[in-house]
Amino acid sequence: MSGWPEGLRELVTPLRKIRVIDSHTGGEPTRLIVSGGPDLGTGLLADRLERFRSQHDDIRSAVVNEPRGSDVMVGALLCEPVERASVAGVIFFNNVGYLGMCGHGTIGLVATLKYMGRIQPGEHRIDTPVGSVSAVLHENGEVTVNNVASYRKAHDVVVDVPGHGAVRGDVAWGGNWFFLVHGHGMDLTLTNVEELTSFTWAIRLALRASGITGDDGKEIDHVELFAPSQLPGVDSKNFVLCPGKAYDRSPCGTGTSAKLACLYAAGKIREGQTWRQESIVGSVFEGSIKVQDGKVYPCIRGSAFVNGEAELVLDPRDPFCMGIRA
Ligand code: PYC
Repeated sequence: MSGWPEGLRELVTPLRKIRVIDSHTGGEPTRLIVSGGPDLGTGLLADRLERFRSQHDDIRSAVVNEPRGSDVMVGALLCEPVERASVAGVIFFNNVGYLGMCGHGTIGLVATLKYMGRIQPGEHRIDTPVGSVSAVLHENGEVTVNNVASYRKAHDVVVDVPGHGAVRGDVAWGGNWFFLVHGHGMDLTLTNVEELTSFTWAIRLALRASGITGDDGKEIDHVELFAPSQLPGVDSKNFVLCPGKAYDRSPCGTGTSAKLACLYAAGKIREGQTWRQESIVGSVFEGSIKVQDGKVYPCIRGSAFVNGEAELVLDPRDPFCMGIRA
């Protein structure tokens, strides 16, 4: 009980306004909260993410879910950095929860910081919940993300997928956990997106049911399919299923990082070599790796474009003010 006469609280509670800047990276949207977001205090981004999750999750939903957003929208909260040398901190989120790191989102963040006049071409450090990354803003506006160390955790894992039988793939970390499927025989085209979504979703559920996880029992919440690309000079095309069942319109920065880690583990790529990864909508990221102390650090290059600026209005009288959630 609030003690307010019925309806009075709504009448006197002011509207909340959240300023966002939208961009897309190879077709995949990023909505950056630049002001009016939750105050998460200071400290490690991983701790601030937990505060976001436990105390302000309704804001996540309000920003990315319908009716303001959609299942494909990836949100990002611009935060004060942890490290003095960093230009920003960021927490990524989506229609169902939070992401450790996001490659397309970091490219979008850097393009947006440039748009805001906060950075110029050069190298910039950014703090994320899974560690600091650096990003180079090139003179032509493209961005290279130097991602966290990535690795193949398990090779040729077999999972029994109801309706599909045995499916084989690698488990890898690229800032998020991925299952990279081998030999699926599916047609990777936009017209086939529904079938690709139901196949990869069935794999995700089967991984969970079989207890196949990332490190520390972390759920593998991204599933990736590959096929040859028809674009000249491009090595591969992918379809990436994201945690909330939307597919990534970009080639997925963390997914391409996981792919590069698997290629390296299989002896199929060496330091400095370029890997071009096409997405299901035809956008391309350029990937390469640096190896330091036996660890693989992927570099992902792509471009993002700012395509909107808005003030979101959160009206307490609106029954869907905090977004539609399952
Ligand atoms: O680019 O890393 C990425 C990403 C993860 C989920 C959607 N995009």
